[in-house]
Order: sequence, then C-alpha cells, then structure tokens
Amino acid sequence: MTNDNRQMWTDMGIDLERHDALLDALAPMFRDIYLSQANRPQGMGFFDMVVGDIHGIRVRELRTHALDGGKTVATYCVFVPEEIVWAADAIPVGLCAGTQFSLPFAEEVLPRNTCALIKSSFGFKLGRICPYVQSSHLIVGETTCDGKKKMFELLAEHHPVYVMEVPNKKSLAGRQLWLGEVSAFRDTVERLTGNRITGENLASATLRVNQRRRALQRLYETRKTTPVPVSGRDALLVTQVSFYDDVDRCTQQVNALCDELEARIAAGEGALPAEAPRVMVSGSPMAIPNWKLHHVLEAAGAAVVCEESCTGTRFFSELVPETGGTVDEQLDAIASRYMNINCACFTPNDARLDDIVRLAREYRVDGVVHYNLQFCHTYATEAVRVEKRLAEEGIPLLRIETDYGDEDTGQLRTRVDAFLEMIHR
Ligand code: BJ8
Repeated sequence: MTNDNRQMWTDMGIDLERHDALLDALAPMFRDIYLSQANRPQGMGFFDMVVGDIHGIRVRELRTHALDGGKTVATYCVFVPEEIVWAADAIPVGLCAGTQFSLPFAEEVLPRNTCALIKSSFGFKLGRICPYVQSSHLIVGETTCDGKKKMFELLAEHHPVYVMEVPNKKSLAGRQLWLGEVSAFRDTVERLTGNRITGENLASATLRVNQRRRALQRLYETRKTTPVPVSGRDALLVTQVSFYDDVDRCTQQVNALCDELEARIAAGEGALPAEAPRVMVSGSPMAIPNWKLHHVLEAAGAAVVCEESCTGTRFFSELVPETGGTVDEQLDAIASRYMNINCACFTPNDARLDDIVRLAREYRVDGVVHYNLQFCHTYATEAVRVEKRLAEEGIPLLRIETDYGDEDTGQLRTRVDAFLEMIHR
C-alpha cells in the first residue's frame, strides 16, 4: 500500500481507519480461500493482482479519467446496459456489495432484515470505505426488488443516483416500458458526460462488451470438461473482476487464461480431481468478496463447474446483435438483449427454470445448489419452483439460504457434506 494511494483515498473522502480495517480483513481471507489452492492456472496471476491491489491501480485509472473530464457510472445490476456508458466515453463499474464489513453502517438506517447485498451496498457509502463509490459521478439503480428500490431513495440523499425501471413482466407492454427506460438512460448518460451517443460509438462499444462476453463464454466452455481445468472459486473471481476492470484488458486476460486452460484440457490436467462431484450453483449473485459458498463446496471436495446467476451465465451468455444501424435501432437491440435476463424479479420466470435444467445437463452436473441471500424473497420463493422442476427432471438439489457472516459456516459444511455424499457417483 503506497503513500500515494493513501493520499488519493484521503482526497476522495475515504475514512482511512475503516478502510485499513477493511483491507486488513480482506487480505487473509483472500490468502486462505484463493492463494492456498493447489494447481492453479498461471493466468489467475492477473486476477490475483487486481484483487490484491483492489483499491489501487483501477481506482487511479478512474481518477485519471476524471481529471481528463471523463465520468464513472456505478451500477449494482446486470440490467444496466454498459454499452451505453462506454459509448459516451464514460466508464461503468459494477460495485462490490459482497462484504459483511460494511453492514453495520447500513444497519444504523436500514431494517436489519434486509438482504446483505442491499445493506452492503448502502453501508459502503455511509461508511465512506469504497473508493469506487467515491469515484463515481452517478450511481445507477433499478427497481428489480423492493429493498433495492427503497434503498436507492435513501442513497440519493448522499450521492447522485438515477433509477431505471425494470418491468415485472416480459410482456409487450413490459418490453415497451423497458425500451423507453433504455432510451432515457441514453439521454441521462449524454447529459452527464456531455458526449453524444452515435451509431458509430454505440456499435463500437457493443463490439467491445461482446468480446468480453465471448471470452467469458469461452472460459465457461472449458468448465464442461472433466477434470475441470479451473476451480469454481477462480472462475467466480474472473467474473467478479470483469465487473470493474477495463473491458478490453479484461477480455485479453480472460482469453490468455482460456489459452492455458485449453492446453490443460488437451494434456488431461485438472485443477480439481476428476472424481470430484460436479456442482452448479444457481440463484442470487455473489458480489466480491462473497466467496463463502464456493469455498465451503470446494473445501468439501466438490468442483463448482457453473454459476446460473448474475455473477455467472446471466452476465454474459447472450450477446447484443452486432448489426449496427441507427442509434434507435441499436437501442432496440440492446433493450431486447437485456430483457432476456432471467432475474427472479420477473413473473412468471419459467425461462430461468428451463435454463437451470439446460445448464445442468450441458455441464453434466451431479447436483445443483440453489443459493439465496437471506431476506431475498424473490429468489427464496422462486426456489420452490426450481425445486419442483429439478425433482421432475431427476436432478438433485440442495437449497441454501445464507448471508455474508461466518456464523452458519459449520452448519453449511454439514449440509454440503451430506449432499455431496448423496450425489457422489
Ligand atoms: S438481474 S439478480 S443483479 S436484481 S439478492 S438485492 S433481488 S433482495 S441482486 Fe440482482 Fe439485477 Fe436481478 Fe441479477 Fe434484491 Fe434479492 Fe437482495 Fe438481489
């Protein structure tokens, strides 16, 4: 940690004492969960470096960008179309909201029985401990769930916030509403940056974001192999980093990692034993540094081979068509692509059930672990339908409801051990 960084954080209004405590808590956790893994691909070195210097290099890049007149737009949800942000020469950053550390600040204001992701997001601002929040010129929220929707009203008392309305139904009316929201977001980003979004810069931004999606698709493709060439923890880390790293650099690094993983596959080399039960995790997103469930699963001997979540397949499996055309035509294509995300905020959400079954087959999993954050009613209630559908398909399921704390880790281990014992071939 350099003095330059400390000065930068001070200039941004960071509470240094709390911030030191956060980084001090993160370092041993990362060492235990990540650096202790055997047989890791060398290509993970880049992602380790980014996390090891989580509030250094990337924050400095955002700051340099701001000093040159550029803007940073922070988001919490994969519904916010990042192509529009890149097209206006602004930088989108998916905010971390995965730590227990920021919860006490939020709990001074929010009801305790609010999901940890919402409390963690709000706590980062209230506690003044996140340089990404402090760097952002605008936080873009959405109406995907009631807790977030109301939290954004409170957050707006402390930071510029813009909220996109996500419809509840994928009907024609819902799609029209969403297209209007995507257009209004374009206007907002143009106003914020003072830059016009044109057919050319939007097409180019779409291409860049799609390239990163393709790289992540390629990474996930390698995970279909037995033995799996990369651990679930590492794959999750790659996706988490891709929410805030530069889009082109990230694409390049994910592709370099994939070159190595494909060579491993050709050599029959795995990161985890071939006999490890193959597990897919499905449900709520896992924002950095939420590695709890993956760690418990893999420490118990499983191989996590896929995440059906917004820090997994929902983030990158569909591309925006690269057809170019007028801005309006491209906004229409963007709106359609994003409307296909199977978030539990939609009713009905049958496409997600189909997706879980399809992915379970494609990744040849022995079982699915449905993960939902405590107090997230949409995912918890949808889990009832997931359970029914997987039972019909003969796919074993374990339902986990947890938060960011460590108190239930022992209990989780016991349940995971019993599940793995049951599904072991
Ligand atoms: S598109 S999953 S990223 S909303 S876990 S805050 S829903 S109470 S995160 Fe999400 Fe966008 Fe949907 Fe994906 Fe609310 Fe539930 Fe908390 Fe949640």
